[in-house]
Amino acid sequence: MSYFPDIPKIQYEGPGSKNPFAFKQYDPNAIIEGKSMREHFRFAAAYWHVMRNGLSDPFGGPTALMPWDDQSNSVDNALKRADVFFEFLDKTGIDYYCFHDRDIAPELETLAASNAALDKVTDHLLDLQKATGKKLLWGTACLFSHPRYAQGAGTSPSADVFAYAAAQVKAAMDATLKLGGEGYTFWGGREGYSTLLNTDMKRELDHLAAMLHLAVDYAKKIGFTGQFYIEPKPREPSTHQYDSDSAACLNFLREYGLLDHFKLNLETNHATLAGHTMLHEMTVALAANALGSVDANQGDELIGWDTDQFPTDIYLTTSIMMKVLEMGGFTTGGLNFDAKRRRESHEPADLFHAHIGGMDAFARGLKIASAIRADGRLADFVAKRYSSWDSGIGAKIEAKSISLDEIATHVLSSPEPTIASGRQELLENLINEFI
Ligand code: XUL
Ligand code: CO
Repeated sequence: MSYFPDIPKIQYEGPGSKNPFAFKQYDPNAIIEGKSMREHFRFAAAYWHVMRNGLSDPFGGPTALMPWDDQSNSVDNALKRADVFFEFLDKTGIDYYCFHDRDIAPELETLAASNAALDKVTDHLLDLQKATGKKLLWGTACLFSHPRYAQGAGTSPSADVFAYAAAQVKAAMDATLKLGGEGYTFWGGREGYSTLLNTDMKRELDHLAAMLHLAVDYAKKIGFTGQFYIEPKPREPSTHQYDSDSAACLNFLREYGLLDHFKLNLETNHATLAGHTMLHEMTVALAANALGSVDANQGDELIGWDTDQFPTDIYLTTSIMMKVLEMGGFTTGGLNFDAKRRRESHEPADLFHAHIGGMDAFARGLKIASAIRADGRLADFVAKRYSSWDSGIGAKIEAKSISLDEIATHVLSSPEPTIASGRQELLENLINEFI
């Protein structure tokens, strides 16, 4: 039984191909810097977008055609969706996936019933994984859709809601462990505030940290050795989310003794909403050795919300792959397409066009990033720009082997410092040589 009977298995045909159902750039087995493209990217599909996103927007309902979905909240419907999803993974050649508990299985009348449904669906997902070799990049709990979470989950003013969320995290972690998940993500869409008038910020932050510590302790108890991530986003749906950007997340993790247990899962459109580039967010995370995984998408400069578009901008994918290569590659993380089609792209075929485009855009980005590295001029420029720190007064300051008064004495007997051009335009031209 095929749910996408008209879609072939997507193959690499090269840049000359005019076949819309072929990769022009992404050749899974091509070796770049000693590793296959497939291993570089560790592409993942997001269950919530591929299977559950009807493409509604604030002004209109769903448009997506999902002929396999009977729209019921039944376990049978959920089991069928899993089959459809695995056919999608097979045809696109995407090796990993990510989910929220409530994407894969229905939320029912009681937590016990929801847990039982989750168990049934994860049994089936495990069978599908075993049959196909597909893997779970990370799991998470949806702690933002149900009305009980309208005022937060880990930061809810209600201890009972916090406890419910914790119980849901436990079940989602159990599911992630069962499926061999390589990570577990916390994204706190409602872990913030709508107004400070009714908010005890300090108490909410303490509670959020308590939730993360509970998860870390529980992971030890059940033998979950995957990587924990938090995913920054400044707002939407909350007015202000506490995990607003890389720097805020790192500060929070440090303050609450969590930095050894968490890395960041960075998403391009969240970076944009925070007023940063993705390159900035990745650079901040990498400097703290906390760059874990990427939710790959892009925003729209003209729309002020999280449009979650598929990444097609080659400058963007190049800059992301420059950072990933600089890091030495993903370990537990990967590139998860946390992206949805436009509301107008409502046919099942559009799911394929969207992912093919994203994978090809990243393949080009990887090739370009690797060529820029092999060329070496950019790295040489940066190294030279800071070369005054390699010897003399700079080396002494870096080694902390000189005092303030010794520095002052040195300056009194030295000529006025000169500073070389930053050459921004030259470097931008250099990047364009490769794009
Ligand atoms: C929302 C978002 C989430 C997280 C997982 O903006 O990115 O889908 O990735 O909860
Ligand atoms: Co995301």
